[in-house]
Amino acid sequence: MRAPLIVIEGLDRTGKSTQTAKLCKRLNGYLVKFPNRETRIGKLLNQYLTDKSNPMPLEVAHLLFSANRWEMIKDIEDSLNKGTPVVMDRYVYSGVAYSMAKGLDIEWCLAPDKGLPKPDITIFLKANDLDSISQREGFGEERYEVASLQTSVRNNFETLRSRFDEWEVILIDGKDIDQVHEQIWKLVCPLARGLTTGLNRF
Ligand code: DGP
Ligand code: NA
Ligand code: NA
Repeated sequence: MRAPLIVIEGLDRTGKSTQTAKLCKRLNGYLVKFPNRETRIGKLLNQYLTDKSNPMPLEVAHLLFSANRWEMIKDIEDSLNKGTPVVMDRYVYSGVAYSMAKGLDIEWCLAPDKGLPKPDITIFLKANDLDSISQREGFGEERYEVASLQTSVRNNFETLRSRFDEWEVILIDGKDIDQVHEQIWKLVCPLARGLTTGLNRF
């Protein structure tokens, strides 16, 4: 038996951090947030995201985000193999959706992540009301937090959703934290006992 790999995706300020923390606690799992700003590559990404006056080529940023996922791969696989569920706050799909929004090609974007473990479930927290997101506290502080870009990112997530079959969508408009959590729990519960199938790969 191995533990499930659970991913929560969504636009900026949709409550991913709150929901992944809550879910992880309930599952007694291992929480992995991407980008992980503490690693060697993560420190570069943090600088890129917070210092808007200091750009880098899109392709370079994309490859660093991917490298940041590869930096964590041993920890993730060890955790799954010893039976501890992994809950992720963003993953490959954020990598693709944000870089596509900046103009990069989908196949090019997916290539460096080829070989990473595929989630057993990806839950997309979807907000139809994008205005309410951009009014949340802190929105606009970082590089990608621009309303027009978020619209494009959301469309790219829809493209990914039709291509990858482990996707589930939860509409968050008008729901409170506990309501969204219970919906997530319903989806995750059947996986919580563990899986007999091996890990799939991108
Ligand atoms: P967060 O720490 O979750 O707020 O993410 C920081 C910002 O970086 C957010 O605007 C989304 C963006 N982002 C997250 N992961 C990736 C990625 O893999 N590639 C790109 N290009 N952007 C990402
Ligand atoms: Na953000
Ligand atoms: Na977050």
